[in-house]
Amino acid sequence: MPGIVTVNTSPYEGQKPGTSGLRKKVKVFLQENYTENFVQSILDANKGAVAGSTLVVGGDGRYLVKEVVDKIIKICAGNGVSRLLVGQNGILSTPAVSCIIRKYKTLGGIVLTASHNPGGIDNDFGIKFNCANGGPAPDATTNQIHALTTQISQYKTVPDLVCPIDKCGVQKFDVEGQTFTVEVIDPVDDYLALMREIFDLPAIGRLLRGEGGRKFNVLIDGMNGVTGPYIQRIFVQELGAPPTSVRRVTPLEDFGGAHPDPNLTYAAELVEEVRSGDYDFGAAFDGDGDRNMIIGRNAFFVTPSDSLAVLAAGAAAVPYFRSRGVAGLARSMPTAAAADRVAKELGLPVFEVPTGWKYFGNLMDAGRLSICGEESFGTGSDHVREKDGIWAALFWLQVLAASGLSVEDTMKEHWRKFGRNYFTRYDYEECASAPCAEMMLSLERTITAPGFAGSVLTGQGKAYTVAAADDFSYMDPVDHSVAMKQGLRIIFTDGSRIVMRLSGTGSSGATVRLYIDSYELTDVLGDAQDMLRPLVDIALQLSDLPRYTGRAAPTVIT
Ligand code: G16
Repeated sequence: MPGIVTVNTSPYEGQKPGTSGLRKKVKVFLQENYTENFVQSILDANKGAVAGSTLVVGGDGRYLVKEVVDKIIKICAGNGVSRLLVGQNGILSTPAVSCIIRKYKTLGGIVLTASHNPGGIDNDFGIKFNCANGGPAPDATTNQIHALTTQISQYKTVPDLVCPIDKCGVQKFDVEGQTFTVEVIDPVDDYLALMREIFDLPAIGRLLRGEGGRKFNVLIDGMNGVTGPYIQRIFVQELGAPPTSVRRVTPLEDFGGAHPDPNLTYAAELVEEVRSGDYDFGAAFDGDGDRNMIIGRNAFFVTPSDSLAVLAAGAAAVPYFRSRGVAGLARSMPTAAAADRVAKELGLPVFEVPTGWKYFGNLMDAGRLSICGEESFGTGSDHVREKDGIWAALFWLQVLAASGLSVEDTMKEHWRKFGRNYFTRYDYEECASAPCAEMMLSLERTITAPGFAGSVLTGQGKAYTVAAADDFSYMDPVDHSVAMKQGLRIIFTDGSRIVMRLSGTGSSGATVRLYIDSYELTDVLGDAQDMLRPLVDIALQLSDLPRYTGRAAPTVIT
């Protein structure tokens, strides 16, 4: 009978969860008791509820997931958790964890992922706690977890407990007279059942199989992340798409060396294949399956901000929204305001929240929000409490199956009706932290100085008048909690915006994000980079970014 052992430990600095969980280099997590401290602190933050509880555990298949699942099983056993639902081989996509937490009404879940960051011994790992609503823990909880990590002196574990996770099935252990159950589950079953409830999958299947005379070829790219088994089951087995419709569907610990971030830079292989091949639709997902990128024939790119707007406008094509209606829309602050125009047309409320999926959860729980998205390739709804890549691709296909249009024509129709929010994001990755912090401080001082509002700024000969500028803060309309300092924004009198913030998901150094959003009612077919150059110029001059970062050009342009 395995026994509980209390291990003495001491705190590590810097175990502060960022935008979405604790993300660090693998080697940081490999330090003695580093992972154990953080897991124990998650359980301690739920004190009172842990004994006798059920938790979900899974991750994106990256390097270290299996080892950390094993540690979590032992620590949960040591802390009186009564049951764990663990994905087979440690595999569960982030939206699937959310789905399973909600379906089986568990206390929450522990998700092992560094999302879109590269994997492997020299790259990134991450641990995130999701609450009973299925969503990432709110700031109050993550702050509490962090506070506990600074004081931790012991953790409890059951070192002799041996629990293989390579086969589905139930394993029961007697831990000092209490039964501890580990149920290893198929990663896809519950998620697929939910997709069957939400969508008319047979209609999407007919489109993908070319029935009804319309030839429609898709290429779905798992980027060797967690979505591989989901893509195989859903697109090939369930919907009947040919096996040649999917690529990189084997989860690999290092993602095959890829940077599993579905954007034009890191998903360039997909973009090239769709551009040069006979494909009507392409989609890629990130390491843990919550992000998505959508492209059409000839690699026509849909910005995430536009994608949210198109899906919101087309929600009636989806049985889930036909039967429940749409209560409201939301986007993160830096996301272009295309969805706001759809909300206005449909008479729906629209919420602007800080960057971070956790900020949508309260609104959804209160029944005020149905569909939301972020410029960072996230789209989702209240079916779970995470963004959901595969769901977004299915949503697009449902809309296209109903309309008979191509991706490009869908987008152009949308712009003709609503006008277009041109959008671009410049990322300057892994810069030195101190100068970036200094740059943000200096920019904040500039834009909040008296007289800045009302001033005229000029880029490439085009003049813009500043209407307002601030460091964005947000009060949650449901629980009235306040999030401060969520990004510097300059809003111009024509509605154009410049936003600058530091990423909260990098694992080392600082990543600067510059976002530009500008609205045109009729000039909707221009090139985004050309249209936005004047505002980019203004942003670079005003922030003095090249000098502070030493970078002449961004790492990624979206
Ligand atoms: C996470 C959050 C998203 C956020 C994104 C980027 O996504 O869940 O809400 O938009 O990070 O955040 P940042 O700009 O701070 O890097 P993921 O896919 O990394 O879990």
